[in-house]
Amino acid sequence: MKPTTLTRFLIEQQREPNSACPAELRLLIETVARACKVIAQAISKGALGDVLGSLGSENVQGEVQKKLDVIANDLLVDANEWGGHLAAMASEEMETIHRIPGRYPKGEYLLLYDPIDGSSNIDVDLSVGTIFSVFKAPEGASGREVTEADFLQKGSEQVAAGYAIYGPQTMLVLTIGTGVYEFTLDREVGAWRMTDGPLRIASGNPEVAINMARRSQWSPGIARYIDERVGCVDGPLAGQYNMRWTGSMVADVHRILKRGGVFLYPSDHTKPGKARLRLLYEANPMAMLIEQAGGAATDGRERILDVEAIGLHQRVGVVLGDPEEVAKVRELSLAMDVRE
Ligand code: P6P
Repeated sequence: MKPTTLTRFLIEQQREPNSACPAELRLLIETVARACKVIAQAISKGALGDVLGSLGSENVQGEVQKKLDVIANDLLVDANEWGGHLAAMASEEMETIHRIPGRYPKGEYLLLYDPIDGSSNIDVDLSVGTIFSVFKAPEGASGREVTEADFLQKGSEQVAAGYAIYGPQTMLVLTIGTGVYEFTLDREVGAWRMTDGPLRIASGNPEVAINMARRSQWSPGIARYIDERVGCVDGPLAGQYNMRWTGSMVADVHRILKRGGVFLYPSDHTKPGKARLRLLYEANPMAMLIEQAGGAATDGRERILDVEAIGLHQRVGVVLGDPEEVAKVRELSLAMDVRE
């Protein structure tokens, strides 16, 4: 892999015939990446920067808002709304879409993001991340008022997806549909330097990521898969798997992209339609990255990227990672679960 930076990578992608990275998309990605550097700096200050703790408010999800949730959200709005590359934005932290103010030009892309994923980890110095997803706005949208319906596209229509992970290193992991590439922030010069890619998910890594405290919500198929994988019961899948659960999807997905394994946050089998993770700005972008790295991502059965979007903050069950493991979960679910 030749030494390169995010800017050089995007310019070279832009030069490709039938490029997956037109100039406006390159500008969008570089703008998001620049905002992530500012977010990384704010996080790294911790208590010294008065960015820890909660605001005493709740977001549209009914979750307690951390100071950094709002700081990061506003940083991404401020960085993106004036550049002329977006038709509108949407975020986990904003109830409705954010239209581009009339004083700025509108572009042809829609940006969705979770400004700080795993924010409950911030106050205890564990990894968190920013997740983003990019669609093209429907034809003609830039000439009219953009609506929430313009965002309700299938994940397979995404033109780019990625995340920043704020951990021991600060990294940006990105796909524009031509593979998955990892960039590490060189803080001395402020450059995103390519450090890995194209990423391919290793098969057969015996690691499973799931929150065991949610066992009462699992379907019989999910329970059986986990019980066999961790050796509670005998069966064709019996193995001595190890468990990893970070409470931050970005960190778990990053580990899977780098060394394989499987991540599960199943929907609640006892309450049809109830799930934890959000489709548009968590499951879809992660599913695009995972598939681009040779993995699979389903809601337990169906491909995440084929799920119909019916609401901005819609939730969905997620099983992603090693395609053989995702297939085994699907097989057990088809055999044992009554579909709600
Ligand atoms: P639980 C973080 O709030 C998040 O949305 C994901 O990043 C993470 O995988 C999951 O929720 C953690 O959920 O139920 O373990 O706290």
